[in-house]
Formats: sequence, structure tokens, C-alpha cells
Amino acid sequence: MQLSPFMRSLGLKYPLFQGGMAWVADGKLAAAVSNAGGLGIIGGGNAPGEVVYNEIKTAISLTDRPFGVNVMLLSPHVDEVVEAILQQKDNIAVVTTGAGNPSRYLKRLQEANIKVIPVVGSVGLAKIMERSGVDAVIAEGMESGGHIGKLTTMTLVPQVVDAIKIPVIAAGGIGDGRGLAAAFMLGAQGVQMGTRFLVARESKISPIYKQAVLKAKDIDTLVTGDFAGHPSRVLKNPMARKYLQIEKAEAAKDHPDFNSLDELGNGSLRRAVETGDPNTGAYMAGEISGMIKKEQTAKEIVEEVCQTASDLLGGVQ
Ligand code: TUI
Repeated sequence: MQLSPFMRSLGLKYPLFQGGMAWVADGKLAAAVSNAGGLGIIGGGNAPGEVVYNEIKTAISLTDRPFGVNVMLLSPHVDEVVEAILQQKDNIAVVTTGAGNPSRYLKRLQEANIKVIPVVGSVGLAKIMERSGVDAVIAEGMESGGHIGKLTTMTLVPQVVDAIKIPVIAAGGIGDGRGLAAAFMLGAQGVQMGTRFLVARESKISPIYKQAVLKAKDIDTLVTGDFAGHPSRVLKNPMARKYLQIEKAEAAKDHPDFNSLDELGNGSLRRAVETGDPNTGAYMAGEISGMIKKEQTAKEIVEEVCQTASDLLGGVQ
């Protein structure tokens, strides 16, 4: 498969990033993806710096290939997580960021020879990020699991590609080689996939959560948190329905109070990953869940996606 100079500069065999999913993407999963030739990414999420430090150490022990770390900018531990990254800077190729603007960390990360690649959900934010000097952006559509923006991947990616000069990686609703091929057609230099790797054999999520992804149909996700301004895509389960019901009831009031929902939502992703409890756990997953039918190793996933895309693009590149 032909790689762009940027993807080659990262030392990758395939232009495929594994989403840095909070509580899910640990050092073991990231190393497995990197060993397969993609870019494994450890999810910092809301975890303390020490936890992220240890996951980075695990990845270093399992792979000699480049890997990355995702910094979730809403985390209360974000400063510690950046420190944990800088302490092991020689082994980290990429920092991706989510849920905010990484500009205050940019200089120190880039001086450490780390490429900084924020997730954006709009053209406006992509332009701001380019101006601040980031190395590339991930344009993520609302088909994704977890915290999402408003536009679809099909509309967002080409508009971002037209608006900026730095490389664009597409994310959201991409789960197989057809998606990778389509992303190239939209002008992206590669893709990021999260949901497909949720069910990787190396993914540590509870078997109950994993089975829910494997059984999901196309219409089995919903978006919670929209009224309070932090939309998040999850699989339908009792927890998601309860959350949405309370949220709708509050939104209908003259003076909505969404604070009571925080108690329900706090820690809900971690509970899903660790216990799989459908009554208290938020099964974050993308709309592509309906297409994912079997558990495979990270290597099988990476190779299948890239081989299919390569076959489809045979006459094009
Ligand atoms: O970050 C994600 N997806 C996530 S993060 C997450 S864990 C979480 N925990 C507690 C609260 C919220 C989330 C689960 N899923 N995707 C990347 C992403 N980033 N999607 C949208 C954005 C985004 C939103 C606003 C990026 C930048 C942004 O900028 C606002 C600003 O500061 O200008």
C-alpha cells in the first residue's frame, strides 16, 4: 500500500491508527496494533499520570515499532499525563488529543520530537489547529463512539482537506477496507479506527461489552449528553436509556439541572470496560458496530482492512 510522506515519516507500514480509547486502549492493545504495522495508541482518558506512565512502559516492553498516546484534554490529570509522556519521550512517536485544544502542550511535545495530532470535528477548529502549528489533524465524524461533534465523516473530511495544508486522517464510521479506500478518495492520508479494535482479541474490555458490540445492529447506538452539551455515542442498554430519559425530562424544564446526571455518568465507561454491567456501564461504540461480527487479533484486523483497501484501490494508486 502506497503511504504518504507524512505516514512514512511516522515509520508505519500501514496508514491505520487505532483510536486511543479511554480505559480500553492499554499498552498491550497499542503494542499489538503497532507490531502489525499500524499506529497503536494508548488512551490516557481520565486516568492518573502514573497509570498512563505504566501503560507506556508496557508498550515499550512489547514493541519496537512506533506508537502513540491519546491525551483527553478534559481529564483532571492532563498535566500529569503530559509529564508521563515527556518522561518517556524517546519511545513515543505521536500524541493525539481529544475533547479540546492542545496548544498549551504543543511546544514541549514537539521539542521532544513527538508529532501532535488533535482530533477536530469542524473546519473552524482544523484551521485554528493548523495555525497553532500541529503536525496533522484527525477529522472525526459523529459516527464515532464516545464524545462526538456534529458533522458526518463524509461531509467533514473533504471540507477539512480543502481548508488546510497539513495532513488529514479520517475517523468515524470506518471499520473495514472499504472505509479506508473511501477515506483516501475524500483526500485523507489515512484513517483512525476505534470500534473495530474494541473487539480485538487483545482488547481487555469485559466480555459482556464485547458481545454487545458483536451483536449490535446498525441502529443500536444512541447519543446521550446532547442537551448538556457533551454528546456521546453509546450502544443502547438500560444505562443509556435511563440516562436519556432523565436528560430529556430535565431539558423539558424551565430551569434544567443536568448536575444530577453527572453522578450517573461519572465512571460509566470504566464500569462498562471493567464489569460490563449494562445497568451502570456506558458501552461507548460507533455506528459501525453493526458491521463487526467477529473477534480477531489486532494483526488480522490491520492486515484485512489494508489488504481490502489495497485491492479496491488497485487501479487507482
Ligand atoms: O475525545 C473523543 N472521544 C472520547 S473522549 C472520551 S472520555 C470522556 N470522559 C469524560 C468526558 C468526556 C469524554 C470518550 N470518547 N473524540 C475526539 C473528539 N474531540 N471528538 C470531539 C472532539 C473535540 C471537541 C471539542 C475536539 C476539540 C474540541 O474543541 C473545543 C475547544 O476547546 O475549542
